[in-house]
Amino acid sequence: MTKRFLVPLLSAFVLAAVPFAVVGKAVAGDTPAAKNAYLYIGWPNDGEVVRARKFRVWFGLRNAGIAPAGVPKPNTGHHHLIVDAPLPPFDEEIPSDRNHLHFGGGQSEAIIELPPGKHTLQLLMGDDKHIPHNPPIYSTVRTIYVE
Ligand SMILES: [Cu+2]
Repeated sequence: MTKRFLVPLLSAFVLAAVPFAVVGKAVAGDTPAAKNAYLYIGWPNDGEVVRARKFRVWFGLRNAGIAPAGVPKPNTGHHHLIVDAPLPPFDEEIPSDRNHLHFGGGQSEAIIELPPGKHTLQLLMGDDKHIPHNPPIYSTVRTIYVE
């Protein structure tokens, strides 16, 4: 077999294998998202200069409800605040650390403390098992400056 023949054969195999890889990997959890669910940060605004290290973040949610973690109720979830991190994978439990804050009690706001400087905030809903919905419900990123 010449090299010239081997290369097209190889690329045909790779192309055929790709769809299986895409279909095989889940991109979200099993819990359906509420229709038209809309998640946003009520405050701080994008570009806000926050004049205290400790401040309140307001969670905004439309067309979906809040339920505490561990309570499987249709069209609900609980808030997660992503601080200075990208969105985590949507098909597994949201990490719990200083960059991924869980509000499993059903809170709609939180007082957080950040060091001075530039930070990003983003909300992500999780189901009763802390896994994002399908499709995932998340807010836009807010960039803020803590003084
Ligand atoms: Cu959670």
